[in-house]
Amino acid sequence: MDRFDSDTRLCLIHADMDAFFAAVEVLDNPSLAGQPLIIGHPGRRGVVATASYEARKFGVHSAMPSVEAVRLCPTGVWRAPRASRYQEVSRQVMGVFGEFTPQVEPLSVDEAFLDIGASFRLFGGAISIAQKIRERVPEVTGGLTVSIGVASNKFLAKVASDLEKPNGLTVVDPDRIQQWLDPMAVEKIWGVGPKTREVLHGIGLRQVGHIREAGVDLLVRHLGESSGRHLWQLAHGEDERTVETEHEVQSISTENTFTTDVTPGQEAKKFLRRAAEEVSRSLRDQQLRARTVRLKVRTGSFRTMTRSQTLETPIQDAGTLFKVSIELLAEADLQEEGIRLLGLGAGNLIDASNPRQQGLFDDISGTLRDEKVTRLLDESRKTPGIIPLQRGCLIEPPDQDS
Ligand code: TTP
Ligand code: MG
Repeated sequence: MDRFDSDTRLCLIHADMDAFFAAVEVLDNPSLAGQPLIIGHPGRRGVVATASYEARKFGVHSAMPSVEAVRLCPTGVWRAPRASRYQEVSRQVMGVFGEFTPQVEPLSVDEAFLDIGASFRLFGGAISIAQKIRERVPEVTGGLTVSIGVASNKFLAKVASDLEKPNGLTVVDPDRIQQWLDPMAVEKIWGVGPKTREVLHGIGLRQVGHIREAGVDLLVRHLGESSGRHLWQLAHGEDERTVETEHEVQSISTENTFTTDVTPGQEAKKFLRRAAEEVSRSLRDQQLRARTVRLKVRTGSFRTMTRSQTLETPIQDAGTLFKVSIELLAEADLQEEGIRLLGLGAGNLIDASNPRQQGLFDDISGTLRDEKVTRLLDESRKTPGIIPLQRGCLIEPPDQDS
């Protein structure tokens, strides 16, 4: 490891907490230690948020339907997620990362990229920094562990941090990138989800080395121009993306004072739908994504409150903005008062060209589908001579008597 500490090519760290929600539950309730702990709601419609490593031995994993988790692990101990506690710990952890460089890009609640290129003189090389982070995280949180990947770019660091979990440290030798990547299963590539994996398996590509040897044309034919090229580059260990800290534009918002106070019902929803469209359009126009959705509510008696939610994956689409705003509205303490003003804001903005956490190549999530619709709407807005398309849900029904 020592020779790596003087290698200044190793300037990227990806740090990811181990079994995060489950580990926080164990931290707060040590009697859960060693148990097959599952975080989520065990009901018929529930999904698993995460599981302790003990529960993972039964095959339980994030995003699995709870009924399946119960079947696989009947002895599982279930706990409901406690979002605000995880946010609190997340802030502590991000604070530790910030001790070593201001160049921190949080990717979700429990992981971040760190550009440590300018920190070597202060803290020693990449390995020293990684070791210090592994000491500081348990110190500051009270005992949680983190796994770290150290590499010469984001993609390699992200893949590396996952390899020695939990409490692992993996360094990608910059002189042996190809040898390291080639034998890896294709799904280890950041962004290759089940759908892309099937496509790749379908054309006989099971390992990263196969992708590299397949040639870019085959990939473009099966995955499209941009995903095909991107995947081909990653398979060569190349990734030009830089660590992006929070954008200068702090937030984008819109608000409206109603002529007469409204209830949280139809009228408020109608406004939020339009506001979500407007905010989403500004985000798209400025090529930004938001991690945080904020709702401002003022009641008839001028009580003003704000509610906000920080999302795991940064978003841009109106559908998610609307959905979250409705959830936030339900949380507002209206005390039976009418609503005088509503505002919807998107904060914690990042560059939209940043990679998304999951499904980079897949088009399976509702959000991505919504973004496709949104792009079509945008194109219609910009094409002269055609009437701009509108979402069906925004079209006013004709008056009954007209
Ligand atoms: P991850 O870092 O993906 O998972 P993890 O920290 O639980 O486990 P690992 O040691 O493998 O990193 O996600 C961080 C948290 O985000 C996780 O604890 C729970 C939450 N989460 C969900 O709620 N749903 C999901 O589908 C995923 C992937 C994560
Ligand atoms: Mg994690």
